[in-house]
Amino acid sequence: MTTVPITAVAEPEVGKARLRKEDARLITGRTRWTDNIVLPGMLHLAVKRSPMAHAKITRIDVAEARSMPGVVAVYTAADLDPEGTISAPYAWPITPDMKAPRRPVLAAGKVNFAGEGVAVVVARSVAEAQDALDAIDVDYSALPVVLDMEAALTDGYALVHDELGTNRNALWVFDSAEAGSGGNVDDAIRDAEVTVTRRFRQQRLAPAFMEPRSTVVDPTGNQMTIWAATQIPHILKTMTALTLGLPEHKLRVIAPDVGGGFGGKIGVLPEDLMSVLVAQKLGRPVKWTETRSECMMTAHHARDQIQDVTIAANRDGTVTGLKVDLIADMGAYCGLVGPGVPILGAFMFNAIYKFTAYRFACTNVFTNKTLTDAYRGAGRPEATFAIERIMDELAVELDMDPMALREKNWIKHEEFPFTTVAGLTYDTGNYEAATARAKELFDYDGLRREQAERRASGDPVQLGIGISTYTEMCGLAPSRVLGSLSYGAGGWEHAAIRMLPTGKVEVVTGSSAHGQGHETAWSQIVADQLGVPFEDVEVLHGDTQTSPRGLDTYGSRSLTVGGTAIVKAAERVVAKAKPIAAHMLECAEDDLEFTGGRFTVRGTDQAVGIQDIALAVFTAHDLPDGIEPHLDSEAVYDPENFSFPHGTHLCATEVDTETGKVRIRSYVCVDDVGKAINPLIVEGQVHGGLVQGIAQALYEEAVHDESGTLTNGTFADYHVPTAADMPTFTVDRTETPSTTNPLGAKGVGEAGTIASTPAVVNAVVDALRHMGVREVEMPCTPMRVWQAIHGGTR
Ligand code: MCN
Repeated sequence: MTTVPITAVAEPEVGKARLRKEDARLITGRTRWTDNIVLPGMLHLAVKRSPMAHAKITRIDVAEARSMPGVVAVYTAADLDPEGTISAPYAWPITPDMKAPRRPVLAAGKVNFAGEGVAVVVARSVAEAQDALDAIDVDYSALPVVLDMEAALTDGYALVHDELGTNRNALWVFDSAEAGSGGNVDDAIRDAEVTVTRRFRQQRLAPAFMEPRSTVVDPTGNQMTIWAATQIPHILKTMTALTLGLPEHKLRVIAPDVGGGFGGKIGVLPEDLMSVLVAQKLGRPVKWTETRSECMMTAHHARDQIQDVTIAANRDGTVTGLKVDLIADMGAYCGLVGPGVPILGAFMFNAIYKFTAYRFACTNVFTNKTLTDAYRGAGRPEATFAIERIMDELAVELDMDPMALREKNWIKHEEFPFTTVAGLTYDTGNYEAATARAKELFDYDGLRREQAERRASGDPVQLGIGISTYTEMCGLAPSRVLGSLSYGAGGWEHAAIRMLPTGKVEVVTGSSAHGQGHETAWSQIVADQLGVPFEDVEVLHGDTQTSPRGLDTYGSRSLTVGGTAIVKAAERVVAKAKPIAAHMLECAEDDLEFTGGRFTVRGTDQAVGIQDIALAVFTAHDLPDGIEPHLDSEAVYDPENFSFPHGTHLCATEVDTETGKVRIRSYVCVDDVGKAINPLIVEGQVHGGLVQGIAQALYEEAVHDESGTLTNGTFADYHVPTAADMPTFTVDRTETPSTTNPLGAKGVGEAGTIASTPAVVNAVVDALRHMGVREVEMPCTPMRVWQAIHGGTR
């Protein structure tokens, strides 16, 4: 065997701000989205949807639709699910007695929200399928519409699901006294020198991803193939098999490039199941792609909580306890993780603070609205908002600077690891460093002086300063913890590395990127681990045939869990190559060291590159016994703990007190995501996250009218901000490595969204506080701001 040294990779790839390798195909249209897929003989589906939020279906007449041009079939629930037993799955029961209704593929006998499907047209073209929808005649008999979360919980109120006997989905409680992680909150409130109580509303949001949902099913051939615009191809495959009783080895799910999800594409949709059933019935490929209006009305919404919060403190500013009573609107059904979303927040209300008494109680309630589920941050933005808003209000009550109040109560960097009152152990953090850097970039003291001057001069445009010092738990995993919170959820991730004979590397990951840039970051990790050029690595994902195991992408988990699985698999590749290197170099394994992609005999210039070993094992006929002729390896990683990114966000708003218009003058954020694998991707994730968080603060709300109809289901009415609405962000980082994974990394995918909403609303309220304003409900539209100034507290 020859021993040809290869050129060592000089600079580490991890930490390089590389442009994303996937972007060229994404932004030049050289890729395939689900809706681009065209198969021979493919038929198109269109769904007839209910205009009523709560009604009995007294008659459906599909005869005329069946005779329309191009129509192949029209099905109702009776055709697709004659037994009436199929239910779109929900995976996360949060209590053993959680109430969950069946979520049918198509409504049978009764509709529970406006937009629910009642029939499906199958036609030769999309246009013919859409045209035939109008020919379906449905009679409804209206039922009382349940919209108000609090009213829905009162005795004798109309029920969304009669069979459940209640509108309450579940009650979930965490009490630090009972958990042994702290004291009794009622005692803390009774003994407090100061208490502040506030009610905050988390308005309902629509995830508004760019690519609408789409599903293609091909039942021909040996396996049934499902292409879906989904975040969860692996979960979708297993859930579809379980729900429809299909043999899983006969199913293949492919998530091609997916145009954003933000949590909105976690779900096994009735439309997914419907597409499978129709394809099976007709034995032909089918495609369902929703319109933007369908997407706004029926893709799950998010947030929609009422938060009653009381904070207790001593006069010197020491916070002693926090009590949270929450009501969360589930909408008409349970989403895949919907009931668990508020629970993720339960562990984050204490945020970066050290107080020692905490009680959280959450009541999930059904209403006749679109169901709610995860949306960027899922539970953690809501919790962060409440604690960061009430810290500001407490500062006012104590006449303290809000930053000084935070500094007094936060966990000091030398106190890590720190077990919080909610029972989590934060591994590392340095709130002092991130805050100091943010203050420096923001000119905190200078802006406070300008604020005082504007107030004194009665300037119609007032300046407000908003602070958000946040942390969050992400990297979902660990299975042990998730399993204790729910019944059935796991959190590991899988990776495989295949070193091809020519030394090129295929990385197979169970994560399923839909905009996060995994192909680039994973290549950087593998390039360093194996010492091969970045360009020699190809990342394969989103296809259950090439990547048979995985738990997909959400909860800012992919790097810390999936990325670590890759590190582990790479270590095994190197371990596998080592005895071969020793054989080739005719030395003992212990004499070898591996750096820069080469095994070198210590103290000599004898070396062999790992890429050469890959070719050598492929062609060799003299391998020692027990050596396999390849370097492939795989690994599964399930961490011991979450990761806890943190940071300080500072926002300055100018609020026109005459018109109510809010302008963000400057926005500074200093985030700590531990080791940044690719600082450019991190910055991009922060930017996107900030825009979504600011949008909740200022622009977005999904509004149902008194009949339960969504009133703003188009982008003309639902204000997704554009670049023109946004300020230039000043983004910086501190780097406190995590000790929960070998990369030292913490997740970043949701951080910007979690942190930014309270920073902005705190700034809006801060601008107007001297005018008597105590609260401005989100979104802080000009009308709401104007009303807060001129017409009371809202
Ligand atoms: N990263 C890094 N260094 C770190 C942390 C992360 O370089 N210390 C990189 C990772 O390599 C990865 C990206 O940042 O390329 C995000 O990593 P991570 O925080 O692990 O989050 P996930 O990849 O698991 O993505 C999920 C997260 C979530 S929960 C939502 S919601 C969200 C988000 O990502 N939805 C997105 N970002 C999105 N970005 C786009 N474009 N589209 C979405 O739908």
